[in-house]
Amino acid sequence: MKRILLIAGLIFCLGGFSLAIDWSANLLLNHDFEDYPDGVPSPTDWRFFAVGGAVGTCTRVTDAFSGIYAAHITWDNPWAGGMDSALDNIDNKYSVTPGVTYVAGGYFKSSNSSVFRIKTPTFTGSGTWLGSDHTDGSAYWKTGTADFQFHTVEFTAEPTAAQGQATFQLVTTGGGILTIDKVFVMTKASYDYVETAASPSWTLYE
Ligand SMILES: [Ca+2]
Repeated sequence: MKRILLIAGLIFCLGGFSLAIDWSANLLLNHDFEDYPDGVPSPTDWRFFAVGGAVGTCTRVTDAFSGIYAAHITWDNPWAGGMDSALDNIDNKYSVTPGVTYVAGGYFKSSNSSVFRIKTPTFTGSGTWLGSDHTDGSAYWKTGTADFQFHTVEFTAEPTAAQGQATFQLVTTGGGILTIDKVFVMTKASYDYVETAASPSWTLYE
């Protein structure tokens, strides 16, 4: 089975990138957002939130990278104060093993100059957040294309980490939009990604 999945990954290409990912190792539930009833604010197993005065939405769209559905989020505020808005899996955290390195990522697109980030906060077994200085994989990208692009972050679980969370967040000033599909977190040992062309046209923002 693993060999079949690997072959499927090898023949799977996007814009010059050859991917070889064992998707069966994905730790995220409903990672392709295919379980996404119409009219609800987030895909099953996921949570969309907007707090601190932030105004945002999350909707099901059929402009998907794979399958039928993707999640489409908007952010209508300047990035200021306590405003925050994101799609995350806070109620379905995955288990992590201290010392193990993980890769988180997925496919993202936006038709404007939105800035977004992937975050991977980690927690103790009792659910205490270890804090932003501890094992949070985090990176920002600024969009430059309307095509889906593949982005990842890496993190290594610290000695007290037992659970992890995946968060996809718009942090752009003046509003933004982002379509998300086929996301994942898996051990780096399960992940194999070979870049065969130029870097994505979405640039690393900071
Ligand atoms: Ca999908």
